[in-house]
Amino acid sequence: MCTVKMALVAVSSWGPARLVGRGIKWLWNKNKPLAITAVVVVSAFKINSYITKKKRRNKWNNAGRDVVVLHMFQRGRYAPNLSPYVMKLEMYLRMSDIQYQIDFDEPLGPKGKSPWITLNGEDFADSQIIIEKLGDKFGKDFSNNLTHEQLALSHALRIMIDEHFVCVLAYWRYVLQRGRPLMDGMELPFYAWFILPRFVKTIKRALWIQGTGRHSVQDIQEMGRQDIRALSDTLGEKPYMMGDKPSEMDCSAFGMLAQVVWNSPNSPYLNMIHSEFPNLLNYCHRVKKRFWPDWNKCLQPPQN
Ligand SMILES: N[C@@H](CCC(=O)N[C@@H](CS)C(=O)NCC(=O)O)C(=O)O
Repeated sequence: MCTVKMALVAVSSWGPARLVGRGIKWLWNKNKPLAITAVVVVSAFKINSYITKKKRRNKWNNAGRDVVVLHMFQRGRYAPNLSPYVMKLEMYLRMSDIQYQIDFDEPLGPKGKSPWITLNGEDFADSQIIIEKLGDKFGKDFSNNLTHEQLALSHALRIMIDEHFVCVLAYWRYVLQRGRPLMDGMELPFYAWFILPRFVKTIKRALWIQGTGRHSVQDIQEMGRQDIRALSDTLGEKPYMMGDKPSEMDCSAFGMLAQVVWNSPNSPYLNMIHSEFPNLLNYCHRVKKRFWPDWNKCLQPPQN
């Protein structure tokens, strides 16, 4: 009996399982055999998930010396990913010819965000931190030909894309469209429709706290136009954002513009790119052709 009691205490102290633990305690007072069965079932479930995690970890740690395991959300229907940061990092891995494998089992990493990577048994999170880490490790610096002024511009534009435009686009995707582009852009199980409203609410709240969510729709749209114009003016007639050669800045730019071009049908931002900033559309197709020759195979379901 003591063992059962200990199991009850253990179950109730597993953070997320606390609720289950309380339920079992309640059951213990009502019906002991049923409570014991519940403890056995919950423990079996826990042990199974522990073993699964352990197996995954072994697989990632044994991916091969210097092979990056890129953890991400499922592929998209129209673009390889619906996360601009995942696209950014995968583009960098392609640009720098670093060997990588993809893992869809655990998309959220140590910071609770995607993407993240495992490299030689160590985990790293945040697309930018990872790019800088990999650049140092593999000696890949695609910005070493840039002047200080160009580096400063590149830095400022990256922040504009990763931290500002992302909020503008998220407002359209999750607040105005209530997450529909996510559901349309990915093959998700039917129950995702039940989770979606909660997810949308969380993002709406985050955008309110961040500040974007407090502006009018017109103002947000205008902010988006200014960001897109800044990118278009920077690109001009050049093949890549900072010149004739691609640099890290193109990873952020393409990762985000791909969201507009392939994952935001009928959005004001796609309309702007078509009507006011066509150099960005050509840029997206150019980058796609060079770095994503297997684009169609990277879709879910894969296309021919
Ligand atoms: N600064 C991070 C941002 C990553 C990020 O926000 N990822 C989103 C997907 S686009 C995510 O994981 N969201 C899940 C969540 O916040 O719960 C990076 O550059 O990697």
